[in-house]
Amino acid sequence: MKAKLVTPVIAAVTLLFAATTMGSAGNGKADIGHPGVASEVTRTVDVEMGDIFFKPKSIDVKPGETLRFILRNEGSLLHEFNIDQAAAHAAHQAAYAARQKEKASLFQSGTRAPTSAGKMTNDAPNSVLIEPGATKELIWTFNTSTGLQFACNRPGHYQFGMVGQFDLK
Ligand SMILES: [Cu+2]
Repeated sequence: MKAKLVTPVIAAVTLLFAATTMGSAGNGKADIGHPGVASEVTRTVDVEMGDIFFKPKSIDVKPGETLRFILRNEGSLLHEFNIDQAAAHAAHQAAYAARQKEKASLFQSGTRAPTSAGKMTNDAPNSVLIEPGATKELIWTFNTSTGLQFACNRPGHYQFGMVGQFDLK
């Protein structure tokens, strides 16, 4: 009896969680914090991105703090810096994979020009894509939510360890 209940409950919780974080990322009311303004920045954090890692692996954050991240891609691959919960990163990765699959089939069927195949657009406020050799900036205001990660959700990168923790102190 108990065992039968577990799976649907987990699925429901996961869906609810994904819907909450995804919805809030769009309207700026996320409980993961929100994009910050330059005048409120208390600290600048340099983040190096390589193939395939982040340096540092963890970043200390105080509740309510606004940080400026300087994101330097020293690798030869496109990387992402995305602030979110682990479950939302997983959902983001699944969305990428589905989109790539869809684009590949559109390309094969001749609907889509080759230049647009596999190209990703990303306008979520909690995510920045950084081209190889490029440096970008993200200002983020944290709240009291714990369990936040910075992650690259490019295919396979998270699984290869391209993820770090925000340690709320
Ligand atoms: Cu990456």
